Amino acid sequence: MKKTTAIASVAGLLISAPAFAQSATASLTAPSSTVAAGSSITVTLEIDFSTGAAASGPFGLGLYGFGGDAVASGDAAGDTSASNAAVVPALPLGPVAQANAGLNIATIAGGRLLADGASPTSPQSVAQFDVNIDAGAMSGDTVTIDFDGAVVLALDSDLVTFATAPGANQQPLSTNSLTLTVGGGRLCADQNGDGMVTPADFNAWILNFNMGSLIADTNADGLVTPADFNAWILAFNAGANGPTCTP
Ligand SMILES: [Ca+2]
Ligand SMILES: [Ca+2]
Repeated sequence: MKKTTAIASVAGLLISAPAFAQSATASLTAPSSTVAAGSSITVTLEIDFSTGAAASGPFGLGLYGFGGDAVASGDAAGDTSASNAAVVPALPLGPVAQANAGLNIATIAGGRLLADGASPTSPQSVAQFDVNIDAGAMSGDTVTIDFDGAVVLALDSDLVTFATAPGANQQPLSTNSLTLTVGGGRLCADQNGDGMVTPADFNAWILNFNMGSLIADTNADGLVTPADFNAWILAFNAGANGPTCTP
C-alpha cells in the first residue's frame, strides 16, 4: 500500500491531473480447475481496468500496455512449465511472450492496444499461455499461478518500459490467483471406469458414444464425435501409457 501511494505521487508530478486514481486487476482463468498430471491447460490473462480521473495522454485514455511474470507455486509447481505464450494481436507493441525455466514460468508483455480515439473497453483479454502440469504430480496436488506485473493506463511520458516493479505512469497489477488441482486422471481408453484398459472398453466406448457421454470424448476436445473412435484406438494401443481424461 505504501509503495502504491509513492507511485501515485511521482505520477502526479508528471501529469496535470489533480487526481490519479487509476486501478487495474489481472485475472487468470482456465476452462477447468482440475488437470491431469502430465497434461496441459490453456490459461487466459485478463485485465480489468479503470482509468479513474487520470488526464488523457497524447493518445487519450486506455489500456496502453502491461507486462509481468506468471509465477507458479504449490506442491506440483516444481516441474510445471509454460509454453505457447502469446499476446493478443491488439497489443502489437513489443510483444514479449516467453516461457521460462523455473517457477517464473513465463514473461509476457505487450502494448499499444487502442486505435487513436477508440474507446477502451474493460476487461480485456491480453494474453494466453499453456500450463504443462508435472507428469509426476500426485492427485490432489495443486499449482497456483499469479501474474506479477504492472499496467500502463494513461500514457503521458515519451518512454514506457515494462517491468515487474512499476515506475512512473505504471500501476501495479494485483492478481486473482488461479489454482489448478491435479486430478487422478482416468485413462481415456478406460471407458467402463474399471481402472484397466481391456477389450471390454471397446463396447463401453460405443455405449458411451451412443449416450453422448463426455466419457467417450477420447480426444478431449469437449465434443463427442466419430473422431473419438480413432482417438480411442490410439489410446487403447498406448495401454497404461495412454492419455488421461477428465471426466
Ligand atoms: Ca476399462
Ligand atoms: Ca472428442
